[in-house]
Amino acid sequence: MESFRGVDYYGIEALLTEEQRMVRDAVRDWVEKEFMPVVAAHHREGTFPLEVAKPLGEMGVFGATLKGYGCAGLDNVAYGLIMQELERGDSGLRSFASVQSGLVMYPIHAYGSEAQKEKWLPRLQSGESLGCFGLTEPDHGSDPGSMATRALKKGNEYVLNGTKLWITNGSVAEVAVVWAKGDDGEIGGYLVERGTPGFSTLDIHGKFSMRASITSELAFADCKIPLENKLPGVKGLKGPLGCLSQARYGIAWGAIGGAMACYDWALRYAQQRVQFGKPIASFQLVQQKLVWMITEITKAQLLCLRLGQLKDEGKARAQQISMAKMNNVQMALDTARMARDILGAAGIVDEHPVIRHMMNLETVNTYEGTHDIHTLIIGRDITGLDAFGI
Ligand code: TGC
Ligand code: FAD
Repeated sequence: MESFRGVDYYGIEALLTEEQRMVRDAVRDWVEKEFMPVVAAHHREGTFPLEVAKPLGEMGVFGATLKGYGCAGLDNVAYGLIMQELERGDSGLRSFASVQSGLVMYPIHAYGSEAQKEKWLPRLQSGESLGCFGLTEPDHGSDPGSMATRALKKGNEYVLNGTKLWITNGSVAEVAVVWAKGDDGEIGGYLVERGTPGFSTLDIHGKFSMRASITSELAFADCKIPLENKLPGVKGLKGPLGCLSQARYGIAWGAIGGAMACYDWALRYAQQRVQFGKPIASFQLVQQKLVWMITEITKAQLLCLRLGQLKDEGKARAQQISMAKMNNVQMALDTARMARDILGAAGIVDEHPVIRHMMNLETVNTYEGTHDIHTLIIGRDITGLDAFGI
């Protein structure tokens, strides 16, 4: 089919700055020319095209909103549009960029020492080095505050013990931002470099979602790191949760990209596919699905645009970010499922991108806080009552 036409039912284009449009178009063109031709094969093989790291770095994608250290210093709407275009390609591509930006560069930039920033940020920005973020554990997912991983001080070193699971880019990262409890029982962030004795990784196979993305286990067995590898600027669960606010913001935009890809494909398919002597797009029930999709995509775009403005003003609350992540990912998943339905049997093969997006979005619904956890975060905010557990 012809190339992507974009979705802009409410003239949102007119609300964007010249810079925001230029950044979006550059990433859209790159995804179209360089990534789309290879993604289906990587999805089949269960591999990720690591060679995209350098071009993404050159385009200023990594740490795009950060200032200094070679970062682009873009506004939050421009960053969101980048995430949208990457996820229009594949959720795995957006994950690759949002982990590097929001979960690795952000904590080093926000909580790191000057030496840590100078050592890591320029090479993470350029894509020369990759990073990963280790918060989730086998027994502690939605409740990371109960984590079991420990970083105990012994002489002039920290000794790490524990396991992190489901870690994007774990086995290819040169630096892992690992969250662990210290001697005082407080959560801290620690930079663990690949090759450190006692640190090993194992990739997770058999995934039916996020196949074009690397997901790993990180194991720490008496892994010793120097004292200067602790992030000095933060203490407690608000450290990792502050990073999640960055990444969840990017996911809210990214989900729009996944939904746009599915809507656009389903619309064009429905206009061409003839049954009962007519294009299936002429049937009321098919139109109802397409109208639902474009309405929900438009609402999601407006939600993100306003959230981006609030973020630029330093006024975006974590609970507002939760609402955008929760709503937009559910919207994208429902859109993908409807698009799959409109394609009929053709919807189950990877000749069309819809089933790939649909499977990926199951992960996006779960990671960075599940849909239900975000519901409870907003519920607590509006009622003042905690429904998480005991
Ligand atoms: P709670 O009392 O709510 O918070 C503890 C402290 O943190 C502060 N805080 C935040 N700060 C910044 N941003 C946020 N989003 C924040 N949310 C909370 C809060 O103010 C408090 O600060 P202080 O100063 O009072 O100590 O803690 P809780 O234990 O009740 O939290 C529960 C809950 C459910 C909200 C939280 O733990 C949670 O969000 N759970 C979901 C876990 C999660 O999202 N994991 C994601 C792992 S990383 C990942 O999935 C990467 S995917 C990567 C890819 O794209 O490939
Ligand atoms: P659980 O916490 O066991 O939840 C299972 C179910 O119980 C969910 O439906 C949940 O909503 C529900 N539930 C839990 N608690 C409550 C409650 N109080 N009330 C109501 N319902 C509840 N983590 C990282 O740290 N770094 C990464 O880079 C990373 N990448 C990932 C990549 C992939 C492909 C995937 C799949 C996951 C990744 N994760 C990563 C982990 C992800 O953040 C967790 O999977 C997620 O936080 C949920 O944790 P869990 O899987 O242990 O589910």
